[in-house]
Amino acid sequence: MKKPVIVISPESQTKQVGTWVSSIYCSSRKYAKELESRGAIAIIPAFLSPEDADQLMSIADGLFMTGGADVDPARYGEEVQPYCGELEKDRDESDWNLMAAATKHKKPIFSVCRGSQYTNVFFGGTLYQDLPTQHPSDIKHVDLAGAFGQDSHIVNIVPGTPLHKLLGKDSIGVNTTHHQGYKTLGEKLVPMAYAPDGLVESFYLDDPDHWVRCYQWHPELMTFNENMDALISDFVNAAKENMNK
Ligand SMILES: [Mn+2]
Repeated sequence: MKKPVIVISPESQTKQVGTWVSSIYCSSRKYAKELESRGAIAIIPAFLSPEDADQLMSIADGLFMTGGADVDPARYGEEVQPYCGELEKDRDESDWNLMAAATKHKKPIFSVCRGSQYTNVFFGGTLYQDLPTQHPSDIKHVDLAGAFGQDSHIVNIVPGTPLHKLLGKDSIGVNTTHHQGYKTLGEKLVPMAYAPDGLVESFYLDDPDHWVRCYQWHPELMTFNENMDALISDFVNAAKENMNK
């Protein structure tokens, strides 16, 4: 049986071997591993032009938007503030091309952390450039120590949303590694979960013809947890269903 092909949004990094420094396209193995173990073929492309992203996404079955650097605030009409983090503008361009192509071809999109922030911006939303500065609360949204294995804070799930239907739970524990957050949501994006401090932590696209699910946390880092496991499987199932359309 043929497997669904899922495109993983790439980043660029500098690799150094001795005095030899090279720039590489890459992504965490964890994303690919979690997709492969559920029966998908994961591919990490180079940064693609609009035309090439369009061709790739026309034959792929899903797009995984990954974590990473902050989105350039110019993408949502703001100046860069001193408390904004590191930017990766050529990646912003690459992400835009993949998102535009996946949206045009109605391919399932699953987004985590920066990828979810980018998805929000793509649909016209805005971001807090730094939560401690612009949305102070008792919740520590950057907990790198807990990223791989503990519930750092809970989120309350909105009844009637796809997330609530999938898990059948009113609240779950999540990890949290983000210093930015969604400020306003883009067009047709509907909240699925909130942190106790009121911050939106998950949303979906309200379009019956286009499956888009976004999570501020990193489900792929704690798939031993049944809730996180279900989120990734949900995506691979959507990609499999897309193959039969
Ligand atoms: Mn959080």
